[in-house]
Amino acid sequence: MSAAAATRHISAEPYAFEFTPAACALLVIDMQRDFLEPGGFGAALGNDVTHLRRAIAPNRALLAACRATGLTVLHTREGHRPDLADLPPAKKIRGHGARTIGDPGPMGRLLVRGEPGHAIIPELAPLPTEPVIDKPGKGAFYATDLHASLQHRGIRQLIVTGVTTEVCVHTTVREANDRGYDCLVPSDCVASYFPEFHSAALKMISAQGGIFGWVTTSEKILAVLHSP
Ligand code: C5J
Repeated sequence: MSAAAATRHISAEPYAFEFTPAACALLVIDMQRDFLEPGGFGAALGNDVTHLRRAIAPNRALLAACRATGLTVLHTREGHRPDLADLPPAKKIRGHGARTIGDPGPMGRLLVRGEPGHAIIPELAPLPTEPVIDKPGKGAFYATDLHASLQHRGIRQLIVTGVTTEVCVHTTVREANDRGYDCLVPSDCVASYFPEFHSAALKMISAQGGIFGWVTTSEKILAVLHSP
């Protein structure tokens, strides 16, 4: 199927998603070492990072299929300038942890651009042609050029994956929804440090007739991407 192919239906909650490949992008949120590996920002907050690793294999398969189909792919990274000029003091001190954003750790300064921990995990490394949006907040539209990048490409639909389900994925889906994008979230391609938050966050997206968007699985998306 070429990216210009017409609308297809992907089985989803609360009802089938009308998938238009030429107007749809895969947006992979914050699959960074700082969230998924020991010694990063997520671990510094006291989280068990192993919960997030289950999303890696489904993301790899989806990424490969989207690339093969010619779908637009974008990635995001949460992080701050080395001088921390874009770090609100409230975010710096939140949690009162022993190590906070900008402090040194085993993968360099926590959540700081250019440090090893800020990088996207090697399993999901972006291609040189895939935009990487650096964001200082939880939502990918706040203080970034994501909306302009999508508009320039004629994108109206987003398949949103990544971590964490209830924080950066959810905030981004809400921001996208308010800007007129239809969002489809494959449940196995998003993950949370808290399984109960993951489930609740997915229900919040598809409840009330899809108040924020649609929820499906990568298998259902792949079935459509792979079908002639
Ligand atoms: C968090 C994120 N959880 N990417 N960031 O702080 O969800």
